[in-house]
Amino acid sequence: MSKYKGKKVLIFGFGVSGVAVAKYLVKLGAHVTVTDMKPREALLDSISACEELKLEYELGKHESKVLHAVDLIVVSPGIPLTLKLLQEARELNIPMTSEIELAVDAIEEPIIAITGTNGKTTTTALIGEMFKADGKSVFVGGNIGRPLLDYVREGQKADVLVVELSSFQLEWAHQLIPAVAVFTNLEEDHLDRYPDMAAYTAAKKRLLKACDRNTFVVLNRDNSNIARFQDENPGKLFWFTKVNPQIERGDFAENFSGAYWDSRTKKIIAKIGGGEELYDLSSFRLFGEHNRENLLAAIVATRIMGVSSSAIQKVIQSFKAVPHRLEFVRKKDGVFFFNDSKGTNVMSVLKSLSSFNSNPIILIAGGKDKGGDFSPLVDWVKKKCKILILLGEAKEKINRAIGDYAETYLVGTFEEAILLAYQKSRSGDIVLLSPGCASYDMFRNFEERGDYFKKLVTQL
Ligand code: UMA
Repeated sequence: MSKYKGKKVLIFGFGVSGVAVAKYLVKLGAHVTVTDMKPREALLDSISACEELKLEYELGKHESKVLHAVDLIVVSPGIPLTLKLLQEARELNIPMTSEIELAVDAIEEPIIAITGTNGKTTTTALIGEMFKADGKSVFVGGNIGRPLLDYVREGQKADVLVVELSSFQLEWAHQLIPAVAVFTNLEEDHLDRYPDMAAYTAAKKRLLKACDRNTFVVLNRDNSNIARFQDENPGKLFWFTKVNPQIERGDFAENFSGAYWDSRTKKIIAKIGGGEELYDLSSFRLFGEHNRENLLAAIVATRIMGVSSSAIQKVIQSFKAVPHRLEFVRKKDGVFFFNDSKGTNVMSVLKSLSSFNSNPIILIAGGKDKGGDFSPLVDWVKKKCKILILLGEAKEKINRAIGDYAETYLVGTFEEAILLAYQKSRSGDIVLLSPGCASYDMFRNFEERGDYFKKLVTQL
């Protein structure tokens, strides 16, 4: 019998994750109440997805009375642990868990876990495709948008699970032991949730702590915040780097296990379990150096799990950009439009700007500020941007940091931003939506923002 049968469960947050939890626990016989800060009218999608479940609702507020006689609380990733009501629940000793913990508790298949500030969605998608190309059945989910718990509830049986995990989800990853843990990079992000970079790093490090001695740990050698993780690595260490290890020489070069970009031959060279393998990137369609990094990480993660090099090479040739990640939308009057709505922090904007060669860029940025410092963009704005169009809650802050380094406009609406970008563009320019901010001041999520951008651009 299910351990949740007859239990009174309270779910905090009724977004994608909350819906997955409600469906799962009702199926297992729990009595479920959902509380969400948003009013009913703003949650109609979630409510209709669960209309047959007989849930109870406390919407528009979080009030202490919902804690009465609760056996278990399940917290959505977007809800900070500092929430007053969660503190009260802790004082009442009510057990708390998360969607990821519920899922991991029921999963026995190998999990390839991917985290990092940027690149994790593309890396996750690449890894998923590589396993598929090798003939494996794969579930790809987690922070990428498909709840891990859906896999369990639907009774799927995949050979391997490829799971993107955010720092928010990792705060609750106590039972996870991944077969492979991939760390793409670590930059400043989510400083509206975490008091400082150390707290954000600690959340990311939870994935490292989750590893055991059999876990393959894949680290980015070129990101100093991540490279440092080697000192605390409990598993089997593999690297990826954009620099030939021979340049560094010494122990690192001699004992190198992993993959690197060889700028001389313009190939990726993998050294995993003896011997060298070459991967040809001439038909790799993703823009930018950062995508080469994502590819390096994916090659290491899949090759150590026995995926054939021919399957990997096939994916290198066929893989198309993940939606909302430097996604090419259209060329209109010689102007190239790119949707990078998933660029929700400063470093991801920087990487996107650095992906383009010499075409002048009209950058559309702004949204809900996440506490980031925009000044690292100064040099790139000087070098690459002809115009900045700023909008959303963060527009004044971004303007103060970078507005002096290109012709800058502050606009009131998203529509205005796109139209102005188009009017100011000349043939050969690039119009890039890369907000460097969350979307919640104007949209439900970054997907909605990116889809709306694509719609407006298509209508131009
Ligand atoms: N809410 C409250 N009280 C609060 C705060 C929020 O009730 O104090 C409610 C909101 O009103 C909203 C609900 O919580 O209705 C949203 O919950 P959520 O923010 O956890 O979002 P979900 O829709 O459940 O989606 C979550 C992840 N979102 C976040 O971590 C913010 C999704 O990642 C993930 O795809 C999904 O679970 C499935 O696993 C998105 C994301 O933006 C892509 N992630 C961040 C990132 O990548 O930077 C971490």
